[in-house]
Amino acid sequence: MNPSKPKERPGYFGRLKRALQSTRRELSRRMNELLGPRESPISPEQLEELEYLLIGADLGVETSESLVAKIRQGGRGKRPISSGQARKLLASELLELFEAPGWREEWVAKPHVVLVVGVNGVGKTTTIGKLAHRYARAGKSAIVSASDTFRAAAVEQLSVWCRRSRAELIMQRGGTDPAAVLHDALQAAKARNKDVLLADTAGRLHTKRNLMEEVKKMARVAGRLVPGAPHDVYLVLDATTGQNGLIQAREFLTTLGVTGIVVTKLDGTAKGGIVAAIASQLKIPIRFVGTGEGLDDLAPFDRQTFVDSILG
Ligand SMILES: Nc1nc2c(ncn2[C@@H]2O[C@H](COP(=O)(O)OP(=O)(O)OP(=O)(O)O)[C@@H](O)[C@H]2O)c(=O)[nH]1
Ligand SMILES: [Mg+2]
Repeated sequence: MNPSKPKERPGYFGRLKRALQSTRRELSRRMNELLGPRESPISPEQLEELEYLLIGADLGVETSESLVAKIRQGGRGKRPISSGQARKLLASELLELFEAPGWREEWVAKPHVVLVVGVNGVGKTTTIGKLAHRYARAGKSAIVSASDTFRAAAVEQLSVWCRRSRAELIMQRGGTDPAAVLHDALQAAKARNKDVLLADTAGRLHTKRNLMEEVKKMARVAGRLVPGAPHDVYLVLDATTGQNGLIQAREFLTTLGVTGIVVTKLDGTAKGGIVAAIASQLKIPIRFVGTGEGLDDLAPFDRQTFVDSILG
């Protein structure tokens, strides 16, 4: 089973590109100002400025430092390095921050169980709606577990998404135990031979340890009912929260077996460099990016498109 293979709409990479438009505008304007025409020689001071420029685009201090260090090394022997060379080196080093492509959403179990986690308001529920839609388009049947039992409105929000993407929603009115809702959803998915189960979770703060325990409990419940589950744990990070998102992410990474990252709201920031900071610092592959609030606004992440889009 391979839900991503059938027909990746060409528009998807275009969406990623469009979502990065303001980042590109900001970054290329500043780079042009700083580096000048392609033939012009670059001074060590300009390279230092470039580092600040990258930090300003939210690539993070560490990542920006190491990128510029690589440009410096790459230019050794042919001093002074030209603006064009510096740009080329930056693009190739940036590309290296991401894992090489090759990932496909290979599903071996039925249902393939996905937990979607992340702090408050990052876009978990929205991402679930978009994923359900993506799988429906690929001819896969989806079931959604409304396991965010903290927020009353979460069920309503999910049912709207599920109606739009024709996914079945499992909920418990007045339920308090997320793992119990998931348990029901897993049984329903098995009984109805569904391809994929998407479990929403509550927005949780990394300081509230009991909430993290709850997601762990959900994972255990899933594993008892479906061998190998959860097969994927997607951590959702909001691009507009910048470096703070990275700090929040670490708690999830150490507590749960996160298999992939979804970066949302890329359309709402001129600091899309955060995607590179996430990739290089967390070392967890970025699977999808959110490019808007609509059903179709989820693009599979593609590193080449990303690099071309922000530097092009
Ligand atoms: N522009 C834009 N908005 C998004 C994107 N993803 C989510 N949003 C918006 O972000 C807001 C929060 O999204 P939710 O899906 O409710 O977030 P959540 O993580 O489920 O929130 P809690 O359940 O409260 O923790 C909503 O207004 C969404 O429309 C995106 O990719 N782009
Ligand atoms: Mg939610």
